[in-house]
Amino acid sequence: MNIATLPTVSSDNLRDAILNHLAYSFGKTPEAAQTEDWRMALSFAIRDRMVEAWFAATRRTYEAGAKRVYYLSMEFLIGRLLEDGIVNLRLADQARAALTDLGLDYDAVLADEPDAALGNGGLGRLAACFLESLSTLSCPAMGYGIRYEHGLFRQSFQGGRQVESPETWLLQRHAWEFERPEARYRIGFGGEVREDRGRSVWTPSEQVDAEAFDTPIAGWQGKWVNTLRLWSAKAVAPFDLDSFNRGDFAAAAAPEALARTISRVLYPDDTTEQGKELRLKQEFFFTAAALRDILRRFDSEYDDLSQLPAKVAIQLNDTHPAIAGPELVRLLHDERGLPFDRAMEIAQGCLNYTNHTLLPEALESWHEGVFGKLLPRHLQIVDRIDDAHGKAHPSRSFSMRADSQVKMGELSFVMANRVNGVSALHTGLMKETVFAELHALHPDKIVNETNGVTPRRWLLSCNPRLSNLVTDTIGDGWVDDLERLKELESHVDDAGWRDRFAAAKRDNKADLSNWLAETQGVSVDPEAMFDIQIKRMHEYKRQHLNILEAIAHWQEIKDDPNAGWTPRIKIFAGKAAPGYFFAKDIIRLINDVARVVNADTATRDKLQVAFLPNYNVTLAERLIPAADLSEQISTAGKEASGTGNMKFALNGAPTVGTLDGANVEIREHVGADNFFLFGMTAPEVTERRMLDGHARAAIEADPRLARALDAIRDGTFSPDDPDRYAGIIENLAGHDYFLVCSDFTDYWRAQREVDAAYADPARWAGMAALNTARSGWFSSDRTIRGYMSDIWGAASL
Ligand code: H53
Repeated sequence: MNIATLPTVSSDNLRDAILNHLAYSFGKTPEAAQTEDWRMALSFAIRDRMVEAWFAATRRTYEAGAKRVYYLSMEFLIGRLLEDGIVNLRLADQARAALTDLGLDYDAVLADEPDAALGNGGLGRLAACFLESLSTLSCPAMGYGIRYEHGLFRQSFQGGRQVESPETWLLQRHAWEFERPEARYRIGFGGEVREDRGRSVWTPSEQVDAEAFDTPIAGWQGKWVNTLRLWSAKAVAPFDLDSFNRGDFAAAAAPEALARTISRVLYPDDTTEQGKELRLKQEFFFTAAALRDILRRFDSEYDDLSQLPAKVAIQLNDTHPAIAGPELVRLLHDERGLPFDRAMEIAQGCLNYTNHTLLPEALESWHEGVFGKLLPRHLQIVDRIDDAHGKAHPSRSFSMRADSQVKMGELSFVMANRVNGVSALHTGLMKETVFAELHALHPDKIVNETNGVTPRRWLLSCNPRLSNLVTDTIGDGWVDDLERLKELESHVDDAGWRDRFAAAKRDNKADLSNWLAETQGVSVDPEAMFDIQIKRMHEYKRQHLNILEAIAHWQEIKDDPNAGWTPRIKIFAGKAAPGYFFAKDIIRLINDVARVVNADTATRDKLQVAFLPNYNVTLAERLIPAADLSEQISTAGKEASGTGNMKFALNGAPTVGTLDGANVEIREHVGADNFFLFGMTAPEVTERRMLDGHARAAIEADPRLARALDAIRDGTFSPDDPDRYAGIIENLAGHDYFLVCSDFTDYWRAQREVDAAYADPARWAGMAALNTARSGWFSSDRTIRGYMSDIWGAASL
């Protein structure tokens, strides 16, 4: 089939296909079918329509002898896939009609799908947006990761405290994966290395199999479909019969136990380096399987390994797959017999590395004891790489092996052809700080690729009201050419058009407030400003700055309730890593403040606070279209990029934010008048930190801040336990590393400017509309084009 001419599908065709799957794939009659059965039947009917294009994409790639891109990532935060598939195949109307015809509630069927939370936050969601854009751009590509049995934990609150429970997406059926029992590789750990006639031979002491599960990822219009290949760990043998026969049942089950632990759970923390052996096992497990798979595919087409860099581009998403460097060298040198230097050169020609953080505590490094025990041959190879690099640059004393550690960032840098940061500011800081030394040696290696988000999920599908208005106004070319949103600008001064823009937002807010009332027991006035901060809980993201301002705001409203306050609801959502106690205290504080403030009859029509449990992709899709204000308030220099910030701007929510990460570029694009800037810049942050007593000085200088802190300290929000937040108070009034106190006064000022702007509906609608109209550059299609030309040398087919 020609990929450009996909068959048209009527709602009748689709209904018949659904009924067919219901009967023949699931053995159910319509009368007996539950929501889940209908959801599965619909998913299969949609998936069927991806398969031809999927085959065709593979054929085209082989025929063209094209370079392939491989995106290696520990995390793919894909969320639900059914609506994504329906929207990209342009079958939304037909699917709704077919289900309605069958007497079903379309939205309820879609909502039945589990949210696949195979990631923590921004890095994992970025990988998911990238896969979709790669398909939209018909770039031959494959994502490689781990098929976790349990994704990110489920969050609930007990007495305001975060409680974690396991997430069980795989216990519900889902329709997207194809198991590939034939794509199976044996992965070893531990053991020893011996020399045999000049060659190093690694004999692992433990082994598991990696088995592939493939999920098709369709791009816009379904013309091109790439694969997300996730590895599941399987025991090399069902059990050890010898041990069993000896009566040692625990030992007999050991192979199974090892396999199950490796792909069982996603590590729930992305901001501290774990140093745990299991994490390193997971990293090697999926990376080694991916490389074997890549080489097998290459071998099926070519017989000259020197061609590898021309045909294969491998992207390391952070250092988690950094072991790809030494492993690829091992495969080429130990197993294929290439000279070491040549193996290293070829590997360097294929590999690239994206850095996503400058936080020192998040930069992976492994003690050589742990590393060498698990990967003895790789430790030798790392040392040889380090030596070779040192010899090539004798003027410098750089090493990736200081303090008995293997530094994965440095290893990735050396083994990469290109290294990229994820926003202009972050890339600049990479050059000046963590990679300053290596940047001096390799001045052309670091490039910037500012993050982006897929407009299909983050506007077209999550915000039908706004996307219908956009399409009515400028046609639907924006969906895969997002810069065309600029054409909206000429309508922003038209009061009638602006009213339609504002009406879409108001209706989205009304939907959200109904949902909040029905499911969360929170009752809010849709006319109030919806001020939203949703992201992982972290001190550098400063949810505590936001709640401190809310407390001060509440106190001031109480002082003078009739001062013409702009009504606001502050909405928070986000998970804290289970072991990050300070972040968990912030969650509890926000919940405590919400309880007290929302109960205050004197103020509650002016200010409310809500913390929504279990933030995930699905909740983001619900909240972002209804947001008036986007909170992006991290300490400057700490947020590498952010991508939530882009989703809000695209959906017409102006930002209150610092000059951090991609906020800087968002402000440049939407215009300084449409962005509420506050706070210190990154250099000012560095300088202020060196000033002794900066927190105390800031508190003394701002009575509002002092009063808000006093209220926390005296137990206003925790009357049963006034000392509950002593730790937070001590931190803020003490060293306040993230400069919450120092930025408070300016944040307060910016928030009052927000109030004034919001109180003028025409002005606000204009600002909001310009945010949408000028956010086109933040499409992940633009980002992926950048990777294709600057990093991969890959082409659209
Ligand atoms: O990656 C996002 C950035 C964001 C950054 C985030 C991230 C993780 O989600 C996990 C680990 C890590 O080192 C960084 O914090 O600023 O937008 C995608 O680049």
